[in-house]
Amino acid sequence: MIQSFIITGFLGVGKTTMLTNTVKKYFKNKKIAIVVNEFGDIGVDSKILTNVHSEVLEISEGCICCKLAQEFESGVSEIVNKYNPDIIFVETSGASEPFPIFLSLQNLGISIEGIICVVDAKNFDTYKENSTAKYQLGGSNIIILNKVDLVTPAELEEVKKEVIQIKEEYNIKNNLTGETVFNNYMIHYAEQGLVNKEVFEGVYQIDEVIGLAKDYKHLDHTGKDSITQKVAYLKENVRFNDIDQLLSALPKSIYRTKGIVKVTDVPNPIFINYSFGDASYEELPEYKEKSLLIFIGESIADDVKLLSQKFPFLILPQFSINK
Ligand SMILES: Nc1nc2c(ncn2[C@@H]2O[C@H](COP(=O)(O)OP(=O)(O)OP(=O)(O)O)[C@@H](O)[C@H]2O)c(=O)[nH]1
Ligand SMILES: [Mg+2]
Repeated sequence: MIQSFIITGFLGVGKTTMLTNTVKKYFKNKKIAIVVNEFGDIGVDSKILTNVHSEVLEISEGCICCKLAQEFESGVSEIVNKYNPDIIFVETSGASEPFPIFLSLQNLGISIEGIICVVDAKNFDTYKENSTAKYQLGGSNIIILNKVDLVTPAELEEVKKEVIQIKEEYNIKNNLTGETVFNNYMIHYAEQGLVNKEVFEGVYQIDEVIGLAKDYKHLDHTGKDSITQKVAYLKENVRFNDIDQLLSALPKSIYRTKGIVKVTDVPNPIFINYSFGDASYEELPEYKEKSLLIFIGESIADDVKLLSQKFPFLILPQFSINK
């Protein structure tokens, strides 16, 4: 039977980092397939993941947990038929809930070994009130407190306490019995998504969830949180420093920015990865398409417009999506 892990967690917490740093390390002799769904209609994670893993399927233009169940299921079936992987890892978008994905995998006869929720230990306070973030914890059975390098031990303990509280409150319940499903969840720590191998080796006892499938109602979590994204293309003559200044000038509402840009003073295109004030960069020699940046946050339309006035090298597509 094909095994699978679902990796969930809010925007920018370190899901892709975990897939690139941990998965290859522990599953060298296994055939791995990755399915990644990103928030918004343009995905960049797959570009990073294909550097490390050979079979990567990107599902974009929506949230797999709400609208794309069918696309997800047919994509996974295709990967299974073509590649016959031993293990499938699914990275959900930061704005998705994991449970509907669990049900889809189950429909396909794939065994779910674990639903891993990655938590950003440094920025948990900033996003913990987001309802999707709460359902992500509630629908998981492995919790990874990531970015431990950015917090003190005392802060980490505080985050852990809050995570446990939310987990208990939002723990998925069996509709028939009222009992919580994931009683045996575990909490691990990680830096750069590096976890102990035992995270992938537990016996997670999630078979009982099967009973839920027919009654489960998907809650509309996207409307409430109003997370939106805006894409900007870049003019040709940008320097690395311009990008740096732009990232330093991002307003609080834009807490996540990703993109791939060519700058005049670095030979290769650069993958920009910004979340909650911290940025990282990686060269991506293979990238041949346009330079673009994706801004993600809450009600950001006006802020992005202001940003494009301040940094005229940003080109915003003329049509405008909802705020
Ligand atoms: N300091 C520090 N930075 C980290 C750690 N893990 C991830 N990051 C950084 O956090 C940012 C986001 O990481 P990603 O792995 O892209 O996050 P993600 O959860 O896949 O993001 P989305 O797919 O957009 O929701 C990147 O800049 C990473 O380099 C960590 O343990 N410590
Ligand atoms: Mg990602």
